[in-house]
Amino acid sequence: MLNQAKPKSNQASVGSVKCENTTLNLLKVNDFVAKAVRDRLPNILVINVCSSPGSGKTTLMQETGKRLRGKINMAVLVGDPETERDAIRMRDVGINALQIVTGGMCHIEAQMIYQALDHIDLTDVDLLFIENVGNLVCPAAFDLGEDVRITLLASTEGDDKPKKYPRMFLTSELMIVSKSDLLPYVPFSVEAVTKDAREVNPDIEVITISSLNGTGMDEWCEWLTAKVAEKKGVLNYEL
Ligand SMILES: Nc1nc2c(ncn2[C@@H]2O[C@H](COP(=O)(O)OP(=O)(O)OP(=O)(O)O)[C@@H](O)[C@H]2O)c(=O)[nH]1
Ligand SMILES: [Mg+2]
Repeated sequence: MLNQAKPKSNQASVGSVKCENTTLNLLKVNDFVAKAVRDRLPNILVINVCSSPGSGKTTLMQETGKRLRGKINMAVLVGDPETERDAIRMRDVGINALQIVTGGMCHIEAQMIYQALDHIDLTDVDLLFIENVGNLVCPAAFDLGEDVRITLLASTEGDDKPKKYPRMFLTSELMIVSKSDLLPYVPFSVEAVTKDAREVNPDIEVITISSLNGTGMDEWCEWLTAKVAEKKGVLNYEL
């Protein structure tokens, strides 16, 4: 009878070999491939962009591309469970982009990046953005071979998220509070969210941005430029 079926997550294993922690073993394999990705991109700054669905990742990268055109050469790998829509949006503003369709998976894994690198021309590219699948949980566990991980948190999502999804914020160098143009209309405190994020990760930097009205875009572009310079091993990267 249907109501006697056990929840799948509680079903006893049927095999004779038990692993202590399958997840940890899977992540070890991922880490190995992430290192291979890093080794392939010694001169390109790679940024893993994470957030919940719809926090403004693609819009921010579109606006960043427009601002940095002719100064920093940018490319994008973008992951979604389905559709090419975000890659098309990036190409619409003249940015070299390749869509990784994860086929329903809730995060990108390092081997997807490794394979995608064979299909995108990165000649003269300074900065490679990886837009992760919108999700504050699973992407946190997977190193993609990035140099820097950033997490967007939109003002419309509530300021309680860093404590609820700590691993995402613990593993990020920068938290971007996005959609700041909506702050006057929603109960969201930048001060409170910054305090919570720094209790999770004392080193996390915070920039408040609106891709719509341009607030914070100068600070963000300066931050990016400094990171590109750091990767290239030069003190001042001329803009
Ligand atoms: N008010 C406001 N809306 C924004 C801003 N940035 C993006 N949006 C809107 O938010 C919605 C989602 O933006 P996207 O850039 O597609 O978000 P995303 O994080 O890439 O979404 P997924 O890829 O689906 O996870 C769109 O309707 C955007 O127009 C912003 O700074 N302010
Ligand atoms: Mg997107």
